[in-house]
Amino acid sequence: MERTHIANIVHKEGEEVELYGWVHARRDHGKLVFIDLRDRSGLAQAVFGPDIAQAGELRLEYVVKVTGKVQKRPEKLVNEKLPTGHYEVAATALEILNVAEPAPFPVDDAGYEINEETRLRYRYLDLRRERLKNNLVLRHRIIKFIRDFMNERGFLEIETPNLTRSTPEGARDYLVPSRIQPGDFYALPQSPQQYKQLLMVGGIEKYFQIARCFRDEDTRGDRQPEFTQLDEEMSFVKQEDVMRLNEELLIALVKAVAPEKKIQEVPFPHISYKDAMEKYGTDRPDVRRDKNDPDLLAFCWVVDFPFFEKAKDSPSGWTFTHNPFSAPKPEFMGDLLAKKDIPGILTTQYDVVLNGFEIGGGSIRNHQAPALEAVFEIMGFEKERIRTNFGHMLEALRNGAPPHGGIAWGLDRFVMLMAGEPNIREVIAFPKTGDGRDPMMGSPAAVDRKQLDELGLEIKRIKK
Ligand code: AMO
Repeated sequence: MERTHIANIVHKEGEEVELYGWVHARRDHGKLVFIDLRDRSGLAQAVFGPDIAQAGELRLEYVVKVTGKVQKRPEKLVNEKLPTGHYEVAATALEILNVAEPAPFPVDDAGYEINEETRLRYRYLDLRRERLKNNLVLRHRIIKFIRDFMNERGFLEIETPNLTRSTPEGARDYLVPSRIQPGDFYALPQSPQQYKQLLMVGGIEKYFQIARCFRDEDTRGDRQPEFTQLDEEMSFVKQEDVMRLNEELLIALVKAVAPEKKIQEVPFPHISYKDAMEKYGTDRPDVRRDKNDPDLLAFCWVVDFPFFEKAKDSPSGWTFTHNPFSAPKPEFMGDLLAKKDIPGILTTQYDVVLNGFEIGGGSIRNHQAPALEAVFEIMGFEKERIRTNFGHMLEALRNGAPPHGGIAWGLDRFVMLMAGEPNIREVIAFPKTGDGRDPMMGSPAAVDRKQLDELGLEIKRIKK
């Protein structure tokens, strides 16, 4: 006999079925034992008579195979709350496939009250709760929709390396020591920024990736040390083209995966950085007209950011606000090249904000080397530093780089908002704690002396 998924018993009245799953709930009435059996598709009641003595051994979260006949429940015993609640399975055989220790916490509720350290320590149990399963299903559907949409628009999904060289995105890098080049380090990418631009120089024209990014910064509700971007880059486009494409994707996506949600305003309003700061005091304004409505999505674009801001640790006192590779708005290109009126230069940066969360950002890039050089010069970088850190980018730009631009979404943040969750940890299968640990794997962890020797590394104990 073939396995039947639990949700499908509603189509199998009177038939013999074989179900596999976990004991979700158990009611022992002496002669009769009832269980709620759970698999990924849902829950159903199974009834064991006295002929199946082993049913008495069942405990919560045991893994079982139940064979039996699907029958209608008596009218009085119908459970309207369950999609399978009009039916039950009268068991003819039971096989215990595995036992389970008493669980450290219940998995039949939403689980918000449970200590998060404990939830993450037993994440494989935590994932059994319906809420988390639904979040992973939603995340899957969002990514699937994005892939289909991008494919239809002619984008290629291309993987870029995770062992790379430091990219200046404003955060600290995670470093990976090289064994073969002792003393040298790879950096994990803060984003695929440089590679995606190099793909444009490579003639790819339309690229996207569901990309893992790594940033060694303090974790918050909407920040993880590793997180996922929908990363995009395209050639021969203007700011409006990138914005239009992403707006179309967001609108289609919401309609497909969360039709109950209402988008407040289409086309998305554009707000200048200056207006956002003056009116809302933030560059990621929550423009919802009714903040009590959980199904209201208020998107907006924030544009016209200053290119540079003051920074103490920069040699010239200036640093970029978003991305050193961005182009200024066309009317400020002269100022950039002449390195004059620096605070007045506006960038092509566009951020997309949803209900007060920055869910994405991008820009048109400098595709000509002198403009990128000017950015680094304004930041006070010496010629030599520019050459060692960015020589490859400047060289690529000198080799027929097309005009190009792109954007990246914080995919975890978007899924969080679609799922109505309070933080991104709820939509990531295996997130890290606030202080960057994985209590289940016990990472980060010490390594063997031998491993350190091979890498030529010595640990200087740092007092915590
Ligand atoms: P940016 O640094 O703005 O741009 O990142 C893009 C989006 O990624 C999300 N994000 C994060 N999400 C979770 N945890 C984090 N630590 C985290 N950091 C950022 C945000 C943000 O809007 N290369 C450029 C994009 C480009 O210009 O094309 C970049 O990475 O939602």
